[in-house]
Amino acid sequence: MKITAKYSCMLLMLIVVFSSCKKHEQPTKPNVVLIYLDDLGYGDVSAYGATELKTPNMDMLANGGVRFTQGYSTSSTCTPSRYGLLTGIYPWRNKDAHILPGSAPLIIDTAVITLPKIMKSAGYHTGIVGKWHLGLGDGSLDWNGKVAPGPNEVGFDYSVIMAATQDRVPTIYIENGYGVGLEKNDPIYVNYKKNFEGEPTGETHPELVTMKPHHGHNNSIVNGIPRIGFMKGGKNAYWKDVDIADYFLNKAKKYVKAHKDEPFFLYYALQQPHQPRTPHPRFVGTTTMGPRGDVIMEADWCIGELIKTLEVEGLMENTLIIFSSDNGPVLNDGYYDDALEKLGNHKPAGPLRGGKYSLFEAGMRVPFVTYWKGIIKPKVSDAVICQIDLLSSFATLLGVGAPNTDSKDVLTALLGKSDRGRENLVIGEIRRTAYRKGDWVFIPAYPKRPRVQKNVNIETGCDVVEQLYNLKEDIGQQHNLVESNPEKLEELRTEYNTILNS
Ligand code: NG6
Ligand code: CA
Repeated sequence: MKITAKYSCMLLMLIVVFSSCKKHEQPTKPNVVLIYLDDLGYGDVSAYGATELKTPNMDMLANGGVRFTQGYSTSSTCTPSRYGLLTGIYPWRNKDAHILPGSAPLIIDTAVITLPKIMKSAGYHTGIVGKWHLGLGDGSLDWNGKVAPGPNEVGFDYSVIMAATQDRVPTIYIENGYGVGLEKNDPIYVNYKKNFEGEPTGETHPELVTMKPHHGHNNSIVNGIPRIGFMKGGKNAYWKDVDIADYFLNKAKKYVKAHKDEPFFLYYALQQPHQPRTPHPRFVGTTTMGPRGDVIMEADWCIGELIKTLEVEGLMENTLIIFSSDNGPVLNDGYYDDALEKLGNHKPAGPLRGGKYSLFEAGMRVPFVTYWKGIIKPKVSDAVICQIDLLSSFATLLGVGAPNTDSKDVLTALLGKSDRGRENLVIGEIRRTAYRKGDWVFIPAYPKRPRVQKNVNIETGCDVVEQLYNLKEDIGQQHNLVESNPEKLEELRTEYNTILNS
């Protein structure tokens, strides 16, 4: 058949209209990039109200996506939060989900469904770049051989990690289960109980130390920084602290480029602003707040660079980005680094009470953003959501089955299509928990626990009496309403106990 000029013009128009419509259809298998910071507080991001520092890249995500005002990590420290994030299981159900030493065995059962396994079951390639802190090995680990089980055994096809924290040994990168740069003739040994003979520590050789410990952190010295735990050998494999951000960023960029032609899930777990805060010289002095402010700038830059890579590869419209933090902020967490002295008017927790280690809001209410160019419309959402919910929500997004865990499907909230979050949430870890329901939060009495964690100067949220707050009216948790609201107290206490025993 002969196609007339008029007809072919119409056909062309139809194709244009159709393809431009298609552009705004929700892709069925978007890449997912989970950007997860370490100890970044609710008030540390300018889009969340910080005025003393500017975080343009975090803001781009927050202002261009859904900025959650009530997004929670599961706990106020790292290991339990990451456990909840990856398993969808409340960390207080696992007695081992507390801050782990670098030598701890893996605490995720390799048989359970995890977030990366959900993604894999939908055909994704999965990768983790950055901080792990969920234990490695099965109890008899040789750091010079295959370090497993670890991320690759719980659902990640690719991993390049630090084992625990920047302040804990071993201070080496581990890629797909092998210490990067370890040499056969200089094996590495790790011990958290006792030192290796003749090895200097922060305690025995304070003259070798360039970052002075405030509390703890006086074991093996690496790059002038005394760490938690003892280590011997493996010297050529030690990371350079000032290069960690660049190292992980480059690995994350490389991962994106390598997997751009298949759906991928990248868990990019930055180490900032956890201490020791060691900004690359490029970032030193970029804020007036000393290293803590400077590493937040460094992290913000890293996020910007990763976004640029997604842009260059043409992946932005097909990538859902999630940005959050594992727990709330802390200033002096063990080293003198001017975090407290140079804080000025900055409020790392914003309007919230408490901080890292706390059951008060600042412990677990963290920056939480979802961004998906062209699909998620910018908005602020007050939905209560928690990081454990990513597992079920992604299962729904990808149409795969999810196990019946503590994880709730809050996909419509994540995509900004509703403000329906969780009805309730038990936050915390094995030693202490609190219960959020509606606008209310109930904190049981913890008569044996201190009210203030002295060395970090943070209120723990624990008290000899029960506490009840209405967060809508009292975001700073100043008015304990147990006396005036006995019925609400009873309701929350009963439900809390039921869930805890379920
Ligand atoms: C604590 C450390 C603290 C930090 C924290 C882990 C001491 C005295 N304090 O035990 O410095 O490393 O563990 O932080 O050692 S987290 O964000 O990984 O949970
Ligand atoms: Ca942390």
